[in-house]
Parts: sequence; C-alpha cells; structure tokens
Amino acid sequence: MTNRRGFLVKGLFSLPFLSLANAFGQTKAAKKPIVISTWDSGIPVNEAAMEILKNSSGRALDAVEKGANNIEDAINCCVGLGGNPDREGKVTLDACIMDEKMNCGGVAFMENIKHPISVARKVMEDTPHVLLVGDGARQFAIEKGFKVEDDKLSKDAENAYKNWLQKSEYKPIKNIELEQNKAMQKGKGPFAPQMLENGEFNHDTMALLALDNSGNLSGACTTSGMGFKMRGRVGDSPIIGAGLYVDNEVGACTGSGQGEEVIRIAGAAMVVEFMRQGKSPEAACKMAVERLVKINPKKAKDFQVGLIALNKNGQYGAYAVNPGFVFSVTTAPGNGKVIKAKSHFS
Ligand code: SD4
Repeated sequence: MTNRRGFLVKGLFSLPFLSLANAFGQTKAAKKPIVISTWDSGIPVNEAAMEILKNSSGRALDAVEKGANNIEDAINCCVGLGGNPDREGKVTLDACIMDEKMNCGGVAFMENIKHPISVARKVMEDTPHVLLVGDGARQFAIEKGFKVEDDKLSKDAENAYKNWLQKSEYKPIKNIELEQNKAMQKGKGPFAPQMLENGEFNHDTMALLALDNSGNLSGACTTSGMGFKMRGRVGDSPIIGAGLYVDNEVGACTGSGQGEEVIRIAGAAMVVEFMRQGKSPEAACKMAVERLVKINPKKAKDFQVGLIALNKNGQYGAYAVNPGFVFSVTTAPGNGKVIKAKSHFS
C-alpha cells in the first residue's frame, strides 16, 4: 500500500507531466517492451505489467492481466470490488482482455469476484464464448476456482453511496479523479468518490495495452463502471471493439470515460482501423474522438472519453474529448511517465 500510495502521490504531484510538445509519443518509436495505460493511476499498473515484460520471453497477455490485477486488488472508486456501487448499492464489474491472436474474452455485470480480468481470460481460454454476464459469469468464475467475496461495500464506496442516495442523481462527472484531487488540495471536498482514508486517490477505469519483446500486442480493460449506474447497466469496458481492440498486425486501442458514447462508435475498433489506414496512434484517437463529438457537439462538452492507442512499432498516442485526461507510459521498470492527452475542447 505504501508503495502504491507513493506512486500515486508522485504521479500526481511530482512526476513531470511531459509538455504537449513531447507528448507525441507516436512520432518516435518507443523501445520494446512498452506498456501504456489510462490515467496517472496507471503508473503502478504499468510497473506490475513490466515485471512480466522485462523478461525477454514475457508475454504481453500475461503483462496486461497482471497490471489489471494490481489495481483490482486496491481499494478505489472505479475498479474492483472496492468501487462505487450501482443505484441499488451493489458493485458490478466489467472487464475484457484480448491477445495477439484475436482471442478475446469478457465478463460484465459480475458481482463478488475480485479479479474480473482473470475471469475474462478464462472465458477467452476455456470457453467457446466471448462474453459471460451476471450470475452466469459469477457461476463460471466459481467453477474455475475464484473465491466469492462478500457483498460489503468499501468504506468509501459506502459513504459515496449514502451521499448519492440523498440526491439520487445520475450525473457522471468529467475527469472526476482529477477534479477531486484539485478540490482536496484546496481543502475542499469530498466529492463522491473521494480521496481514500489510506491516502490513495481515487481514479477511473483501468485500461492498458502492452507490446512485448516478441512484438506481440495485448490489452485489458477493467472497471466497476460508472458509479451509481442503473442496475444491469454495462458500459464499453467489457465490450470487444468498443472498450478494447487488439489487432496484432496493426495496433491496439482502449480507453476510459462515458461508455455509452464509446459503444456508439465502436471506439477501439475504429481507432485500430484508422491506424491500419496509416494514421499515427494519436491521429487515429483524434479522428475517433471527432467522430464522437460530431454526433452532438453540445452534449460532448459534458462528458469525457479518453482513448489511448499503441501500434505494432511501439508508437503510442492518446486523445480525449475534454481536457483532463492523462495516461501513463512505461518502457522499463521504474521509468513510468504521466502524459497529458490533447483534447478536442480546450
Ligand atoms: C464505463 N468506461 O463503464 C467505463 C467507465 C469509465 O471513466 O471509464 N469511466 O462506461
């Protein structure tokens, strides 16, 4: 915990944010291996993934699973069983994973299981299916030996839920983790979700992409979804093609934000197709964001979607609808950097 907290505090306040001029990771080929992930909370996640990738035979698939497990183990607003619940007070998890051979698996609306990304991998490897949901997903996890955790909300999620119940309002807040951090710095807040009692900052959906030493790509996405969502609501995060897509010939894309908007344009698959046409990762993310904004520019000012992409050459990039989206890039143990993504609106 101390390490993780140290990482997060460093990630937010001390790690140099690269200037925008340097943020065009896609203009120079990064060295293999590389892992990129959503938000500044991706730094410890990348580090966990790099534990696998630093070995010459380390597989990108194992790396993204390990990275996702790292954050699923932590208590935070938006990933894992410590996350914010739905309107009925239940935490429901969404996750998916995809490897270099077009194999993919996901779980959605799954309760009481700590590592949804690992269940998603089992769906991919041990069933003829791609997506299991709800009780079926949980039942499958139990059959595969995953432990059933109790229903208890984390303390922070419980407080956040109580606050939410007072207003019963469904209004996702853009860049909630950065807003709350700013507020906390000014001694204001807490928002729901808020800074955790152990000093860790809350954050958002964790989505990561890795390229291993063999030149293979994989990706993973894990979330408790939008806090206080309707019961049964599933976002983009477990949907292959929307929340995550990997094509080992071209590149990979994943993201965070308002899932409904990403599903609408099959976001991750669209970005990969733009890269196939020769666009850089950042340009491809930008084109998908523009497609999204065009649907309803006025509405787009009020939601956030941040996309990250990594191509076959290890070039990376990101783009968001609104300012505030950051992503983490790691190419060797300990060298993680947080980069501000450019955005459509300023
Ligand atoms: C969802 N995309 O459930 C996820 C949540 C998220 O920023 O990333 N929020 O729609």
